[in-house]
Amino acid sequence: MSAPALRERRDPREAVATFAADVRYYLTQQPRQLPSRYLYDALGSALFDAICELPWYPITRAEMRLIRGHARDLLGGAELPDRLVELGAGNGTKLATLVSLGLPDGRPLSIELVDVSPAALRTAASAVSAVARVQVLTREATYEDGLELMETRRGKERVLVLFLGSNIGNFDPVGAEQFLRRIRRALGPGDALLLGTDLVKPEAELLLAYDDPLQVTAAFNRNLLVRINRELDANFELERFRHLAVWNPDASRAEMHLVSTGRQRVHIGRAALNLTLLEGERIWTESSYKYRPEEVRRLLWHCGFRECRQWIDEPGRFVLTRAAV
Ligand code: AVI
Repeated sequence: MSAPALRERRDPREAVATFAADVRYYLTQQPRQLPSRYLYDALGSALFDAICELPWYPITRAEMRLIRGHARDLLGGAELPDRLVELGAGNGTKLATLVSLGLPDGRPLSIELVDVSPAALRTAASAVSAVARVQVLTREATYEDGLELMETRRGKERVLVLFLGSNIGNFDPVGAEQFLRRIRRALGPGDALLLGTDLVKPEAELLLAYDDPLQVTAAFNRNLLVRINRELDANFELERFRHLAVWNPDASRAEMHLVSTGRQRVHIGRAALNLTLLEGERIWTESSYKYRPEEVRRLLWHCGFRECRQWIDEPGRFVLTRAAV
């Protein structure tokens, strides 16, 4: 039997106002862009889950293999955590596997799931509650707000923060460093971070991962416009935007864009914004930075973490790093 899942929510009106302000700000930048965190409404989260099943998207399978093979060590070996905080809960499968394989029977553990998507939180909470007698608290919040909430309720317990799935890759280098420093500040002696990072691989493999033949990734990308139409009263015409994936070797990142297939005007009511997009003009919707294992260690050291231990999957596609403070 599982302990009940507790839930904390953001004010929906505030969330829409922030979304509108971000859309207005980022769509008027040059190049035009949209923050990738808005890809994850209910349909976006479901499409992302489907991406994780695609044979061309190796991140999830590689990370799951590492979790299955090393669950106890990843949790801390003899120094198991009392409290586990996952930033970006996804569908909860990885966490459920980690806990069911790595946590000894009867060992108490409290789990906090932080995600902006209520749908993802619901799925993750039930996946985790089903495998172990743990207390699960869900927080519909950004990572930053989740960390702040975590700090305000700090006790003497040993904390393990999970940041899996190469979510760190969706930050630019400055943002990644700031964010890892922020996690480090929230942690104390005995605490640790478990970080999943996708590794640099040949360009053809990366392009297939971000522009798959079934066009699930294209749907995931274009769904952002569906969401803006619905939530912000906009009139994007979906068929007039095509998905584009690019590998940028200088910046070591895969990029997703939406390309306007002709000159067009768009109205976004709640953002009080009228746009004219030219033929071929791009809206940059996501960056996915790829690392080398030693770069991850260097970055974590630079951000104040010590005692890094790494697990790399066999073909060298993905690395899990456990960094203690
Ligand atoms: C969530 N994140 C790490 C994924 C990535 O690979 O950057 C999101 C994604 N974008 C396209 N496919 C998957």
